[in-house]
Amino acid sequence: MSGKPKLHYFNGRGRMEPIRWLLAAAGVEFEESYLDKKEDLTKLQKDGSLLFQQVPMVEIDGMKLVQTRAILNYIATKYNLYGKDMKERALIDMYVEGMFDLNELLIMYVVQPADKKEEYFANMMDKAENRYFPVFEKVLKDHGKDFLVGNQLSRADVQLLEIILMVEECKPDILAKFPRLQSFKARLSNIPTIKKFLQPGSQRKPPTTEEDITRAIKIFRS
Ligand code: IBG
Repeated sequence: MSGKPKLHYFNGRGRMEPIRWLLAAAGVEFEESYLDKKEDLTKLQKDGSLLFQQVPMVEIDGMKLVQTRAILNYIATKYNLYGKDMKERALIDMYVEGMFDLNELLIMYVVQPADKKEEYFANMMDKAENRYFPVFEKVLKDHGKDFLVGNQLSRADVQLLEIILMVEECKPDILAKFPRLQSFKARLSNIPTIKKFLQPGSQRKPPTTEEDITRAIKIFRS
């Protein structure tokens, strides 16, 4: 065994992408085992690898961890990306829960029926621009530091950069009204581990396509 964490999911972003981001930002090499068909999921379910019969699942430190948030909590704690005390952690938790809410909107956009997509998209962008991004712009403005919490890199920064880039894929000028988020993006993208992850050929997944959705439905719908 290599000792590297092993990620079990399909070959797409979905719920695994924030985990890939966090490991990459922490400078941790990882392996991936892709589910290509329903039988691949059934096999993991039958051999007892999945506590709730669901992926993402990550093999790490002799454990088979499931539940996206639990996996991220473990990695963030292990690699010191979860604040220095309870209060910093509470702030990080609040920020990342907001980001999860926005991420959920983005994830579910791709599965909206054609006649609902336009309305859904407008609501999603409205939430990004008028609910979530102003909060993070204000946090950075008020304390004037480089990172969201405690003036050191945390999981909240990593997840914010991921979400900024995803929203920009939908609306390239989304940061126009947010100067601090623009400089945050530039700064974070220049951290060596993150810079590497942003290069072509890394384990970062491309935007979700219609083919990804068709494939995911075949694997995950019972
Ligand atoms: N709360 C769990 C978590 O956060 O890890 C949810 C995990 C989950 O929904 N897993 C799905 C699964 O394994 C795959 S992600 N389903 C099989 C089953 O039998 O329940 C599916 C998904 C995608 C994109 I891809 C958007 C939303 C869900």
